[in-house]
Amino acid sequence: MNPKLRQWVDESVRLTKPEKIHWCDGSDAEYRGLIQLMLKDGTLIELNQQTYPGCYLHRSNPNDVARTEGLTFICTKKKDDAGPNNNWMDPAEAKAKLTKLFDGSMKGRTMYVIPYLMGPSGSAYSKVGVELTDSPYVAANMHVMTRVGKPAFDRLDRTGEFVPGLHSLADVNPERRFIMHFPEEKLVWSIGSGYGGNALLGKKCFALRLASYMAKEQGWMAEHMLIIGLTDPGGRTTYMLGAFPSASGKTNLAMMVSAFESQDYKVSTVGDDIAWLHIDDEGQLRAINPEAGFFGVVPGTNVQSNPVAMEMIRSNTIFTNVAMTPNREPWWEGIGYDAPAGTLDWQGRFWNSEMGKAAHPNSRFTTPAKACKTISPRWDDPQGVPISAIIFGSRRSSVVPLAFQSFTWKNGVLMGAGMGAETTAAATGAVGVVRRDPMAMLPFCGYTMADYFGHWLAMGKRMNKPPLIFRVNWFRKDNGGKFLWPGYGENIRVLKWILERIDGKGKARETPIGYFPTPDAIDTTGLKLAAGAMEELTALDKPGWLKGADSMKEFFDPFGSRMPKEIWYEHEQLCKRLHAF
Ligand code: SAT
Ligand code: MN
Repeated sequence: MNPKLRQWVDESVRLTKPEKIHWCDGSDAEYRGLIQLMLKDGTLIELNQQTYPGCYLHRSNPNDVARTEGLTFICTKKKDDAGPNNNWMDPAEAKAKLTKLFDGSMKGRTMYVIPYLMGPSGSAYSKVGVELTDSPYVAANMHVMTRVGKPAFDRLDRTGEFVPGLHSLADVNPERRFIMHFPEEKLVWSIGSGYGGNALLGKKCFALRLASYMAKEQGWMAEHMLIIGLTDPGGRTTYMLGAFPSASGKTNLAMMVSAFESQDYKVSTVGDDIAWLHIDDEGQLRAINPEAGFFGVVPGTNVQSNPVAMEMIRSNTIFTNVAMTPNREPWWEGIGYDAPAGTLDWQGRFWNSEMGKAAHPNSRFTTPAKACKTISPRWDDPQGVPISAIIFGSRRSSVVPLAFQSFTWKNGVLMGAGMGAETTAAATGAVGVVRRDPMAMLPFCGYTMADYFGHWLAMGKRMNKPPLIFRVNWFRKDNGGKFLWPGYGENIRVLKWILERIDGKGKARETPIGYFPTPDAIDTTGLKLAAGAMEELTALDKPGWLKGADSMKEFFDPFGSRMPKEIWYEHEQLCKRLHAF
Protein backbone atom coordinates (compact mmCIF):
# COMPACT_ATOMS: atom_id res chain seq x y z
CA MET A 1 0.00 0.00 0.00
CA ASN A 2 1.25 3.44 -0.98
CA PRO A 3 2.13 5.13 2.36
CA LYS A 4 0.85 8.54 1.26
CA LEU A 5 -2.49 6.98 0.32
CA ARG A 6 -2.72 5.04 3.59
CA GLN A 7 -1.96 8.16 5.61
CA TRP A 8 -4.46 10.34 3.74
CA VAL A 9 -7.25 7.75 4.05
CA ASP A 10 -6.53 7.43 7.80
CA GLU A 11 -6.63 11.20 8.27
CA SER A 12 -9.85 11.50 6.30
CA VAL A 13 -11.45 8.69 8.29
CA ARG A 14 -10.53 10.43 11.54
CA LEU A 15 -12.09 13.63 10.24
CA THR A 16 -15.30 12.36 8.61
CA LYS A 17 -15.91 9.39 10.99
CA PRO A 18 -17.60 6.89 8.66
CA GLU A 19 -19.12 3.74 10.10
CA LYS A 20 -17.50 1.51 7.48
CA ILE A 21 -14.80 1.72 4.84
CA HIS A 22 -15.12 0.01 1.47
CA TRP A 23 -12.06 -0.18 -0.77
CA CYS A 24 -13.33 -0.32 -4.35
CA ASP A 25 -11.86 -2.88 -6.74
CA GLY A 26 -13.82 -1.79 -9.82
CA SER A 27 -15.32 -5.26 -10.40
CA ASP A 28 -18.70 -5.96 -11.97
CA ALA A 29 -19.73 -7.67 -8.75
CA GLU A 30 -18.95 -4.51 -6.84
CA TYR A 31 -21.02 -2.41 -9.25
CA ARG A 32 -23.95 -4.81 -8.91
CA GLY A 33 -23.59 -4.65 -5.12
CA LEU A 34 -23.73 -0.85 -5.19
CA ILE A 35 -26.86 -0.96 -7.36
CA GLN A 36 -28.56 -3.47 -5.05
CA LEU A 37 -27.74 -1.35 -2.03
CA MET A 38 -29.18 1.78 -3.66
CA LEU A 39 -32.32 -0.05 -4.82
CA LYS A 40 -32.85 -1.10 -1.22
CA ASP A 41 -32.40 2.33 0.33
CA GLY A 42 -34.32 4.17 -2.41
CA THR A 43 -31.34 6.03 -3.91
CA LEU A 44 -32.14 4.21 -7.15
CA ILE A 45 -35.43 3.20 -8.70
CA GLU A 46 -35.51 0.17 -10.94
CA LEU A 47 -36.64 0.97 -14.48
CA ASN A 48 -38.41 -1.56 -16.69
CA GLN A 49 -35.86 -4.39 -16.92
CA GLN A 50 -37.53 -5.91 -20.00
CA THR A 51 -37.25 -2.79 -22.13
CA TYR A 52 -34.38 -1.05 -20.27
CA PRO A 53 -32.21 -3.88 -18.87
CA GLY A 54 -29.66 -2.72 -16.30
CA CYS A 55 -31.16 0.79 -16.25
CA TYR A 56 -31.97 2.72 -13.09
CA LEU A 57 -33.28 6.12 -12.13
CA HIS A 58 -31.80 8.39 -9.51
CA ARG A 59 -33.72 11.43 -8.28
CA SER A 60 -31.39 13.93 -6.76
CA ASN A 61 -32.24 16.44 -4.11
CA PRO A 62 -34.14 19.19 -5.98
CA ASN A 63 -31.61 21.72 -4.68
CA ASP A 64 -28.78 19.75 -6.27
CA VAL A 65 -29.29 19.32 -10.01
CA ALA A 66 -26.43 21.17 -11.73
CA ARG A 67 -22.95 22.49 -11.19
CA THR A 68 -22.82 25.42 -8.82
CA GLU A 69 -20.19 27.75 -10.21
CA GLY A 70 -20.72 30.28 -7.42
CA LEU A 71 -19.73 27.67 -4.83
CA THR A 72 -16.69 26.45 -6.74
CA PHE A 73 -13.31 27.85 -5.67
CA ILE A 74 -9.70 27.81 -6.75
CA CYS A 75 -7.57 28.06 -3.63
CA THR A 76 -4.10 29.24 -4.61
CA LYS A 77 -1.77 31.06 -2.22
CA LYS A 78 -1.99 34.19 -4.36
CA LYS A 79 -5.38 35.42 -5.52
CA ASP A 80 -3.92 36.65 -8.78
CA ASP A 81 -2.93 33.08 -9.70
CA ALA A 82 -6.58 32.03 -9.69
CA GLY A 83 -7.48 35.05 -11.81
CA PRO A 84 -10.71 36.97 -12.38
CA ASN A 85 -12.16 33.87 -14.09
CA ASN A 86 -12.34 31.99 -10.76
CA ASN A 87 -13.78 32.40 -7.30
CA TRP A 88 -10.82 32.44 -4.97
CA MET A 89 -10.33 31.56 -1.33
CA ASP A 90 -7.13 31.46 0.68
CA PRO A 91 -6.12 27.77 1.06
CA ALA A 92 -5.80 27.97 4.85
CA GLU A 93 -9.20 29.64 5.17
CA ALA A 94 -10.79 27.09 2.82
CA LYS A 95 -9.28 24.19 4.77
CA ALA A 96 -10.44 25.62 8.10
CA LYS A 97 -13.94 26.22 6.80
CA LEU A 98 -14.32 22.78 5.26
CA THR A 99 -12.59 20.91 8.08
CA LYS A 100 -15.51 21.99 10.27
CA LEU A 101 -18.02 20.83 7.69
CA PHE A 102 -16.29 17.50 7.07
CA ASP A 103 -16.02 16.79 10.80
CA GLY A 104 -18.26 13.77 11.33
CA SER A 105 -19.96 14.27 7.95
CA MET A 106 -19.83 10.52 7.17
CA LYS A 107 -21.20 9.33 10.54
CA GLY A 108 -23.35 6.23 10.09
CA ARG A 109 -22.29 5.96 6.43
CA THR A 110 -19.83 3.94 4.41
CA MET A 111 -16.76 5.64 3.03
CA TYR A 112 -15.92 4.36 -0.44
CA VAL A 113 -12.25 4.54 -1.32
CA ILE A 114 -12.15 4.76 -5.10
CA PRO A 115 -8.77 4.45 -6.81
CA TYR A 116 -9.25 5.36 -10.46
CA LEU A 117 -7.20 5.92 -13.58
CA MET A 118 -7.92 8.82 -15.94
CA GLY A 119 -6.82 7.78 -19.43
CA PRO A 120 -6.09 4.47 -21.16
CA SER A 121 -4.33 1.76 -19.17
CA GLY A 122 -0.70 1.73 -20.18
CA SER A 123 -0.68 5.28 -21.54
CA ALA A 124 2.16 7.51 -20.40
CA TYR A 125 -0.40 10.33 -20.42
CA SER A 126 -2.80 8.72 -17.91
CA LYS A 127 -3.02 9.78 -14.27
CA VAL A 128 -4.31 8.28 -11.03
CA GLY A 129 -6.86 9.83 -8.73
CA VAL A 130 -8.37 8.52 -5.51
CA GLU A 131 -11.79 9.71 -4.40
CA LEU A 132 -13.17 9.20 -0.92
CA THR A 133 -16.94 9.55 -0.86
CA ASP A 134 -19.94 8.65 1.27
CA SER A 135 -22.20 8.45 -1.78
CA PRO A 136 -22.79 5.02 -3.36
CA TYR A 137 -24.31 6.90 -6.33
CA VAL A 138 -20.97 8.65 -6.84
CA ALA A 139 -19.12 5.34 -6.46
CA ALA A 140 -21.33 3.67 -9.09
CA ASN A 141 -20.97 6.62 -11.48
CA MET A 142 -17.19 6.59 -11.02
CA HIS A 143 -17.24 2.90 -12.01
CA VAL A 144 -18.78 3.89 -15.33
CA MET A 145 -16.91 7.14 -15.94
CA THR A 146 -13.36 6.06 -15.02
CA ARG A 147 -11.18 2.96 -14.80
CA VAL A 148 -11.54 1.94 -11.15
CA GLY A 149 -9.32 -0.52 -9.27
CA LYS A 150 -6.51 -2.50 -10.91
CA PRO A 151 -5.57 -0.07 -13.72
CA ALA A 152 -5.18 2.62 -11.06
CA PHE A 153 -3.19 0.47 -8.62
CA ASP A 154 -0.88 -0.73 -11.41
CA ARG A 155 -0.02 2.86 -12.24
CA LEU A 156 0.18 3.91 -8.61
CA ASP A 157 2.68 1.11 -7.93
CA ARG A 158 4.92 2.42 -10.69
CA THR A 159 4.71 6.18 -10.11
CA GLY A 160 3.57 6.56 -6.51
CA GLU A 161 1.57 9.59 -7.61
CA PHE A 162 -2.15 10.23 -7.24
CA VAL A 163 -4.55 13.14 -6.94
CA PRO A 164 -6.59 12.90 -3.73
CA GLY A 165 -10.23 14.03 -3.71
CA LEU A 166 -12.38 14.08 -0.59
CA HIS A 167 -16.13 14.17 -1.11
CA SER A 168 -19.08 14.05 1.27
CA LEU A 169 -22.76 14.62 0.72
CA ALA A 170 -22.95 15.91 4.30
CA ASP A 171 -26.50 17.32 4.56
CA VAL A 172 -26.82 18.34 0.87
CA ASN A 173 -27.46 21.95 1.78
CA PRO A 174 -26.48 24.75 -0.61
CA GLU A 175 -25.54 26.86 2.44
CA ARG A 176 -22.86 24.32 3.25
CA ARG A 177 -21.87 23.34 -0.29
CA PHE A 178 -18.33 23.98 -1.53
CA ILE A 179 -16.22 22.59 -4.33
CA MET A 180 -12.68 23.54 -3.39
CA HIS A 181 -9.59 23.02 -5.53
CA PHE A 182 -6.04 23.30 -4.21
CA PRO A 183 -4.03 23.26 -7.44
CA GLU A 184 -0.67 23.85 -5.75
CA GLU A 185 -1.25 20.70 -3.65
CA LYS A 186 -3.18 18.87 -6.38
CA LEU A 187 -6.10 18.25 -4.04
CA VAL A 188 -9.91 18.52 -4.21
CA TRP A 189 -12.38 18.90 -1.35
CA SER A 190 -16.05 18.82 -2.26
CA ILE A 191 -18.94 18.85 0.18
CA GLY A 192 -22.73 19.19 0.17
CA SER A 193 -23.53 18.11 -3.40
CA GLY A 194 -24.03 14.74 -5.08
CA TYR A 195 -24.38 16.19 -8.59
CA GLY A 196 -22.08 14.97 -11.41
CA GLY A 197 -19.62 17.77 -12.00
CA ASN A 198 -19.57 18.69 -8.30
CA ALA A 199 -19.16 15.16 -6.98
CA LEU A 200 -17.57 12.85 -9.58
CA LEU A 201 -14.20 14.33 -8.77
CA GLY A 202 -12.38 12.67 -11.66
CA LYS A 203 -14.33 14.73 -14.15
CA LYS A 204 -14.34 18.53 -13.99
CA CYS A 205 -12.41 18.85 -10.70
CA PHE A 206 -9.42 16.66 -11.57
CA ALA A 207 -9.48 16.14 -15.35
CA LEU A 208 -10.05 19.85 -16.05
CA ARG A 209 -9.41 22.22 -13.14
CA LEU A 210 -6.41 20.49 -11.54
CA ALA A 211 -5.22 18.93 -14.79
CA SER A 212 -5.24 22.30 -16.61
CA TYR A 213 -2.96 23.62 -13.86
CA MET A 214 -0.69 20.55 -14.02
CA ALA A 215 -0.68 20.77 -17.81
CA LYS A 216 0.56 24.36 -17.65
CA GLU A 217 3.38 23.30 -15.31
CA GLN A 218 4.27 20.24 -17.38
CA GLY A 219 3.79 21.45 -20.95
CA TRP A 220 0.57 19.77 -22.04
CA MET A 221 -3.10 20.76 -22.17
CA ALA A 222 -6.32 19.64 -20.45
CA GLU A 223 -9.32 20.87 -22.39
CA HIS A 224 -13.13 20.75 -22.30
CA MET A 225 -13.28 19.09 -25.70
CA LEU A 226 -14.79 16.19 -27.57
CA ILE A 227 -12.51 14.08 -29.76
CA ILE A 228 -13.80 12.62 -33.03
CA GLY A 229 -12.47 10.85 -36.07
CA LEU A 230 -13.94 11.75 -39.45
CA THR A 231 -13.54 9.02 -42.04
CA ASP A 232 -13.91 10.15 -45.65
CA PRO A 233 -15.35 8.03 -48.49
CA GLY A 234 -11.78 6.92 -49.31
CA GLY A 235 -11.41 5.40 -45.82
CA ARG A 236 -8.95 7.95 -44.43
CA THR A 237 -9.61 9.12 -40.85
CA THR A 238 -8.81 12.66 -39.67
CA TYR A 239 -9.11 13.50 -35.96
CA MET A 240 -10.57 16.73 -34.63
CA LEU A 241 -11.28 18.36 -31.28
CA GLY A 242 -14.40 20.33 -30.42
CA ALA A 243 -14.73 22.78 -27.51
CA PHE A 244 -18.36 23.62 -26.70
CA PRO A 245 -19.86 24.83 -23.41
CA SER A 246 -21.79 22.28 -21.33
CA ALA A 247 -25.15 21.24 -22.79
CA SER A 248 -24.45 22.58 -26.29
CA GLY A 249 -24.62 19.32 -28.19
CA LYS A 250 -21.08 17.94 -27.66
CA THR A 251 -22.31 14.41 -27.05
CA ASN A 252 -24.55 14.59 -30.13
CA LEU A 253 -21.66 15.78 -32.28
CA ALA A 254 -19.29 13.17 -30.84
CA MET A 255 -21.68 10.35 -31.81
CA MET A 256 -23.05 11.91 -34.95
CA VAL A 257 -24.50 9.68 -37.60
CA SER A 258 -24.13 11.40 -40.93
CA ALA A 259 -27.40 12.48 -42.48
CA PHE A 260 -25.53 12.92 -45.76
CA GLU A 261 -27.12 10.20 -47.80
CA SER A 262 -25.23 10.85 -51.01
CA GLN A 263 -21.78 10.65 -49.44
CA ASP A 264 -20.07 8.20 -47.18
CA TYR A 265 -18.60 10.20 -44.29
CA LYS A 266 -18.43 8.57 -40.88
CA VAL A 267 -17.83 10.01 -37.44
CA SER A 268 -16.18 7.86 -34.79
CA THR A 269 -16.19 8.77 -31.11
CA VAL A 270 -12.99 9.05 -29.09
CA GLY A 271 -14.44 11.24 -26.34
CA ASP A 272 -17.40 13.54 -25.72
CA ASP A 273 -16.25 15.92 -22.98
CA ILE A 274 -12.57 16.09 -22.02
CA ALA A 275 -9.32 15.85 -23.96
CA TRP A 276 -5.78 15.62 -22.59
CA LEU A 277 -3.37 16.86 -25.24
CA HIS A 278 0.33 16.24 -25.63
CA ILE A 279 2.90 17.12 -28.26
CA ASP A 280 4.76 14.00 -29.39
CA ASP A 281 8.42 13.71 -30.49
CA GLU A 282 7.50 14.69 -34.04
CA GLY A 283 5.80 17.88 -32.83
CA GLN A 284 2.35 16.45 -33.51
CA LEU A 285 -0.51 17.24 -31.13
CA ARG A 286 -2.14 14.03 -29.83
CA ALA A 287 -5.31 13.57 -27.77
CA ILE A 288 -6.49 11.00 -25.24
CA ASN A 289 -9.89 10.81 -23.61
CA PRO A 290 -9.25 10.55 -19.86
CA GLU A 291 -12.77 9.19 -19.24
CA ALA A 292 -14.31 5.76 -19.76
CA GLY A 293 -17.97 6.68 -19.99
CA PHE A 294 -20.43 9.39 -20.98
CA PHE A 295 -22.34 11.68 -18.63
CA GLY A 296 -24.66 13.19 -21.23
CA VAL A 297 -27.60 15.56 -21.22
CA VAL A 298 -30.82 13.59 -21.76
CA PRO A 299 -33.49 16.11 -22.88
CA GLY A 300 -33.56 16.55 -26.63
CA THR A 301 -32.01 13.13 -27.22
CA ASN A 302 -34.08 11.22 -29.79
CA VAL A 303 -33.69 9.03 -32.85
CA GLN A 304 -33.03 12.05 -35.05
CA SER A 305 -30.72 14.08 -32.81
CA ASN A 306 -28.65 11.17 -31.52
CA PRO A 307 -29.66 7.68 -32.65
CA VAL A 308 -26.43 6.22 -31.30
CA ALA A 309 -27.08 7.51 -27.78
CA MET A 310 -30.72 6.38 -27.99
CA GLU A 311 -29.54 2.82 -28.52
CA MET A 312 -26.69 3.11 -26.05
CA ILE A 313 -28.91 4.25 -23.18
CA ARG A 314 -31.37 1.39 -23.64
CA SER A 315 -29.23 -0.74 -21.32
CA ASN A 316 -26.82 -0.48 -18.39
CA THR A 317 -27.47 3.20 -17.84
CA ILE A 318 -27.99 5.29 -14.74
CA PHE A 319 -30.52 8.04 -15.47
CA THR A 320 -30.53 11.08 -13.19
CA ASN A 321 -33.58 13.34 -12.88
CA VAL A 322 -35.59 12.13 -15.88
CA ALA A 323 -39.34 11.43 -15.72
CA MET A 324 -40.75 7.89 -15.50
CA THR A 325 -43.80 6.50 -17.31
CA PRO A 326 -46.31 4.14 -15.65
CA ASN A 327 -44.56 1.37 -17.56
CA ARG A 328 -41.39 2.34 -15.63
CA GLU A 329 -39.62 3.63 -18.70
CA PRO A 330 -37.58 6.84 -18.64
CA TRP A 331 -39.15 9.81 -20.39
CA TRP A 332 -37.91 13.29 -21.23
CA GLU A 333 -38.79 16.34 -23.27
CA GLY A 334 -37.77 15.80 -26.89
CA ILE A 335 -37.73 11.98 -26.67
CA GLY A 336 -40.00 11.94 -29.72
CA TYR A 337 -43.36 10.96 -28.22
CA ASP A 338 -45.78 12.35 -25.65
CA ALA A 339 -45.60 11.35 -22.02
CA PRO A 340 -48.31 8.78 -21.29
CA ALA A 341 -50.89 9.61 -18.62
CA GLY A 342 -49.59 8.77 -15.17
CA THR A 343 -46.00 9.80 -15.88
CA LEU A 344 -44.05 10.92 -12.81
CA ASP A 345 -41.83 13.97 -13.14
CA TRP A 346 -38.17 14.08 -12.09
CA GLN A 347 -39.24 14.71 -8.50
CA GLY A 348 -41.64 11.73 -8.50
CA ARG A 349 -44.85 13.78 -8.69
CA PHE A 350 -47.75 12.91 -11.02
CA TRP A 351 -47.05 15.15 -13.95
CA ASN A 352 -49.16 17.28 -16.26
CA SER A 353 -47.94 19.85 -18.76
CA GLU A 354 -49.01 22.76 -16.54
CA MET A 355 -46.30 21.75 -14.10
CA GLY A 356 -43.53 22.70 -16.52
CA LYS A 357 -41.00 20.16 -17.63
CA ALA A 358 -41.29 16.52 -16.61
CA ALA A 359 -37.58 15.79 -16.86
CA HIS A 360 -35.11 18.27 -15.42
CA PRO A 361 -33.48 20.25 -18.29
CA ASN A 362 -30.08 19.10 -16.98
CA SER A 363 -31.11 15.46 -16.47
CA ARG A 364 -28.31 13.08 -17.40
CA PHE A 365 -27.39 9.57 -18.45
CA THR A 366 -24.29 7.71 -17.30
CA THR A 367 -23.19 4.96 -19.71
CA PRO A 368 -19.93 3.11 -20.41
CA ALA A 369 -18.06 4.30 -23.52
CA LYS A 370 -17.68 0.79 -24.87
CA ALA A 371 -21.47 0.58 -25.30
CA CYS A 372 -21.33 3.33 -27.93
CA LYS A 373 -21.82 1.98 -31.46
CA THR A 374 -19.65 4.68 -33.00
CA ILE A 375 -16.80 4.30 -30.49
CA SER A 376 -13.47 4.64 -32.29
CA PRO A 377 -11.22 1.57 -32.48
CA ARG A 378 -8.54 3.96 -31.18
CA TRP A 379 -10.54 5.45 -28.29
CA ASP A 380 -8.26 3.88 -25.70
CA ASP A 381 -5.06 3.94 -27.76
CA PRO A 382 -2.28 4.68 -25.21
CA GLN A 383 -0.61 6.99 -27.78
CA GLY A 384 -3.78 9.00 -28.35
CA VAL A 385 -4.89 10.17 -31.79
CA PRO A 386 -3.20 12.85 -33.94
CA ILE A 387 -5.20 16.07 -34.17
CA SER A 388 -5.64 18.08 -37.40
CA ALA A 389 -8.28 20.62 -36.38
CA ILE A 390 -9.75 22.32 -33.33
CA ILE A 391 -13.35 23.49 -33.49
CA PHE A 392 -14.72 26.10 -31.10
CA GLY A 393 -18.49 26.18 -30.91
CA SER A 394 -21.21 27.72 -28.80
CA ARG A 395 -24.83 28.71 -28.91
CA ARG A 396 -25.26 32.10 -30.56
CA SER A 397 -28.62 32.98 -32.05
CA SER A 398 -27.03 35.91 -33.91
CA VAL A 399 -23.70 37.37 -35.15
CA VAL A 400 -21.59 34.21 -35.39
CA PRO A 401 -21.80 32.45 -38.78
CA LEU A 402 -22.30 28.73 -39.30
CA ALA A 403 -18.55 28.20 -39.63
CA PHE A 404 -15.28 29.96 -40.27
CA GLN A 405 -11.56 29.37 -40.03
CA SER A 406 -8.99 31.47 -38.20
CA PHE A 407 -6.07 32.93 -40.14
CA THR A 408 -3.37 31.47 -37.90
CA TRP A 409 -2.94 29.61 -34.60
CA LYS A 410 -2.49 32.93 -32.74
CA ASN A 411 -5.53 34.44 -34.36
CA GLY A 412 -7.39 31.23 -33.52
CA VAL A 413 -6.36 31.53 -29.87
CA LEU A 414 -7.97 34.98 -29.82
CA MET A 415 -11.06 33.53 -31.47
CA GLY A 416 -11.29 30.86 -28.76
CA ALA A 417 -10.41 33.29 -25.97
CA GLY A 418 -13.08 35.73 -27.08
CA MET A 419 -15.81 33.18 -27.68
CA GLY A 420 -19.25 34.28 -26.55
CA ALA A 421 -21.80 31.67 -25.48
CA GLU A 422 -25.38 31.61 -24.31
CA THR A 423 -25.63 29.96 -20.88
CA THR A 424 -27.41 26.59 -20.48
CA ALA A 425 -29.04 24.52 -17.73
CA ALA A 426 -25.78 22.66 -17.00
CA ALA A 427 -25.00 25.24 -14.35
CA THR A 428 -27.38 26.94 -11.93
CA GLY A 429 -28.31 30.50 -12.89
CA ALA A 430 -30.02 32.26 -15.80
CA VAL A 431 -30.21 30.37 -19.09
CA GLY A 432 -29.62 32.04 -22.48
CA VAL A 433 -27.45 34.94 -21.34
CA VAL A 434 -24.42 35.66 -23.54
CA ARG A 435 -21.15 35.57 -21.62
CA ARG A 436 -17.54 35.15 -22.70
CA ASP A 437 -16.61 31.51 -22.30
CA PRO A 438 -13.03 31.16 -23.53
CA MET A 439 -12.40 27.76 -25.10
CA ALA A 440 -15.59 26.63 -23.23
CA MET A 441 -13.27 26.52 -20.20
CA LEU A 442 -14.58 29.45 -18.15
CA PRO A 443 -15.98 27.18 -15.39
CA PHE A 444 -13.10 24.71 -15.65
CA CYS A 445 -9.77 26.52 -15.89
CA GLY A 446 -7.84 25.96 -12.66
CA TYR A 447 -5.76 29.14 -12.89
CA THR A 448 -5.85 32.62 -14.32
CA MET A 449 -6.89 32.64 -17.94
CA ALA A 450 -4.25 35.27 -18.68
CA ASP A 451 -1.65 32.53 -18.18
CA TYR A 452 -3.93 29.99 -19.86
CA PHE A 453 -4.02 32.04 -23.07
CA GLY A 454 -0.25 32.41 -22.80
CA HIS A 455 0.02 28.64 -22.51
CA TRP A 456 -2.05 28.15 -25.66
CA LEU A 457 0.26 30.53 -27.53
CA ALA A 458 3.35 28.76 -26.21
CA MET A 459 1.99 25.31 -27.12
CA GLY A 460 1.31 26.48 -30.68
CA LYS A 461 4.95 27.46 -31.05
CA ARG A 462 6.09 23.99 -30.00
CA MET A 463 3.94 22.20 -32.59
CA ASN A 464 5.37 21.25 -35.91
CA LYS A 465 2.10 21.86 -37.71
CA PRO A 466 -0.50 23.23 -35.32
CA PRO A 467 -4.07 22.07 -35.96
CA LEU A 468 -6.20 24.51 -37.94
CA ILE A 469 -8.67 26.39 -35.79
CA PHE A 470 -12.35 26.77 -36.66
CA ARG A 471 -15.43 28.35 -35.11
CA VAL A 472 -18.88 26.85 -35.67
CA ASN A 473 -22.38 27.83 -34.60
CA TRP A 474 -25.23 25.37 -35.17
CA PHE A 475 -27.66 27.61 -33.29
CA ARG A 476 -28.04 30.64 -35.54
CA LYS A 477 -31.63 31.92 -35.78
CA ASP A 478 -33.44 34.11 -38.30
CA ASN A 479 -35.35 37.29 -37.40
CA GLY A 480 -38.42 35.22 -36.61
CA GLY A 481 -36.48 33.15 -34.05
CA LYS A 482 -36.32 30.01 -36.20
CA PHE A 483 -33.12 28.00 -36.51
CA LEU A 484 -31.45 28.64 -39.87
CA TRP A 485 -29.49 25.39 -39.86
CA PRO A 486 -30.94 21.91 -39.23
CA GLY A 487 -27.99 20.76 -37.11
CA TYR A 488 -27.43 17.23 -35.73
CA GLY A 489 -26.55 14.72 -38.48
CA GLU A 490 -26.48 17.52 -41.07
CA ASN A 491 -23.50 19.08 -39.28
CA ILE A 492 -21.42 16.51 -41.17
CA ARG A 493 -21.60 18.94 -44.11
CA VAL A 494 -19.69 21.52 -42.09
CA LEU A 495 -17.19 18.88 -40.96
CA LYS A 496 -16.70 17.99 -44.62
CA TRP A 497 -15.83 21.64 -45.38
CA ILE A 498 -13.39 21.64 -42.46
CA LEU A 499 -11.79 18.49 -43.86
CA GLU A 500 -11.49 20.17 -47.25
CA ARG A 501 -9.80 23.17 -45.63
CA ILE A 502 -7.35 20.83 -43.86
CA ASP A 503 -6.56 19.38 -47.28
CA GLY A 504 -5.91 22.87 -48.65
CA LYS A 505 -9.17 22.88 -50.58
CA GLY A 506 -12.66 24.07 -49.67
CA LYS A 507 -14.02 27.39 -50.88
CA ALA A 508 -13.63 30.39 -48.60
CA ARG A 509 -13.46 34.16 -48.66
CA GLU A 510 -11.30 36.34 -46.49
CA THR A 511 -13.15 38.56 -44.00
CA PRO A 512 -11.83 40.65 -41.08
CA ILE A 513 -12.66 37.72 -38.76
CA GLY A 514 -11.19 34.85 -40.73
CA TYR A 515 -11.93 32.65 -43.72
CA PHE A 516 -15.69 32.35 -44.12
CA PRO A 517 -17.16 29.62 -46.33
CA THR A 518 -18.68 31.08 -49.49
CA PRO A 519 -22.46 30.47 -49.57
CA ASP A 520 -21.89 27.53 -51.93
CA ALA A 521 -18.83 26.11 -50.12
CA ILE A 522 -20.85 23.87 -47.83
CA ASP A 523 -22.59 21.08 -49.68
CA THR A 524 -26.35 21.45 -49.18
CA THR A 525 -27.55 18.83 -51.66
CA GLY A 526 -30.80 17.33 -50.47
CA LEU A 527 -31.27 19.90 -47.68
CA LYS A 528 -34.44 21.93 -47.43
CA LEU A 529 -33.21 25.30 -46.26
CA ALA A 530 -35.14 28.59 -46.25
CA ALA A 531 -34.37 30.81 -49.23
CA GLY A 532 -31.21 32.83 -48.59
CA ALA A 533 -30.33 30.79 -45.50
CA MET A 534 -26.78 29.98 -46.61
CA GLU A 535 -26.14 33.65 -47.46
CA GLU A 536 -27.30 34.64 -43.99
CA LEU A 537 -25.36 31.82 -42.34
CA THR A 538 -22.12 32.90 -44.02
CA ALA A 539 -22.53 36.69 -43.88
CA LEU A 540 -20.36 39.04 -41.88
CA ASP A 541 -22.27 41.00 -39.24
CA LYS A 542 -19.88 43.95 -38.91
CA PRO A 543 -21.71 45.86 -36.12
CA GLY A 544 -22.27 42.57 -34.26
CA TRP A 545 -18.56 41.73 -34.38
CA LEU A 546 -17.55 45.27 -33.38
CA LYS A 547 -19.72 44.88 -30.29
CA GLY A 548 -18.25 41.41 -29.79
CA ALA A 549 -14.72 42.85 -29.92
CA ASP A 550 -15.75 45.39 -27.25
CA SER A 551 -17.06 42.71 -24.95
CA MET A 552 -13.88 40.68 -25.50
CA LYS A 553 -11.97 43.73 -24.29
CA GLU A 554 -14.26 44.04 -21.28
CA PHE A 555 -13.57 40.42 -20.45
CA PHE A 556 -9.79 40.71 -20.97
CA ASP A 557 -9.25 44.02 -19.11
CA PRO A 558 -9.51 42.64 -15.55
CA PHE A 559 -6.60 40.28 -16.29
CA GLY A 560 -4.39 43.37 -16.29
CA SER A 561 -0.70 43.22 -17.11
CA ARG A 562 -0.71 39.43 -16.90
CA MET A 563 -2.60 39.23 -20.20
CA PRO A 564 -0.23 38.16 -23.01
CA LYS A 565 0.71 41.04 -25.32
CA GLU A 566 0.11 38.80 -28.33
CA ILE A 567 -3.58 38.48 -27.41
CA TRP A 568 -3.94 42.25 -27.27
CA TYR A 569 -2.07 42.53 -30.55
CA GLU A 570 -4.42 40.06 -32.22
CA HIS A 571 -7.38 41.94 -30.75
CA GLU A 572 -6.08 45.25 -32.09
CA GLN A 573 -5.59 43.74 -35.53
CA LEU A 574 -9.12 42.35 -35.46
CA CYS A 575 -10.57 45.77 -34.62
CA LYS A 576 -8.46 47.44 -37.32
CA ARG A 577 -9.59 44.97 -39.96
CA LEU A 578 -13.22 45.37 -38.90
CA HIS A 579 -13.11 49.17 -39.05
CA ALA A 580 -11.42 49.08 -42.45
CA PHE A 581 -13.99 46.69 -43.89
O1 SAT B 1 -20.39 19.31 -14.90
S1 SAT B 1 -20.86 18.04 -15.42
O2 SAT B 1 -19.76 17.15 -15.61
O3 SAT B 1 -21.81 17.46 -14.49
C1 SAT B 1 -21.64 18.29 -16.91
C2 SAT B 1 -21.21 19.52 -17.58
O4 SAT B 1 -21.58 20.60 -17.12
O5 SAT B 1 -20.50 19.47 -18.61
MN1 MN C 1 -18.74 19.16 -20.05
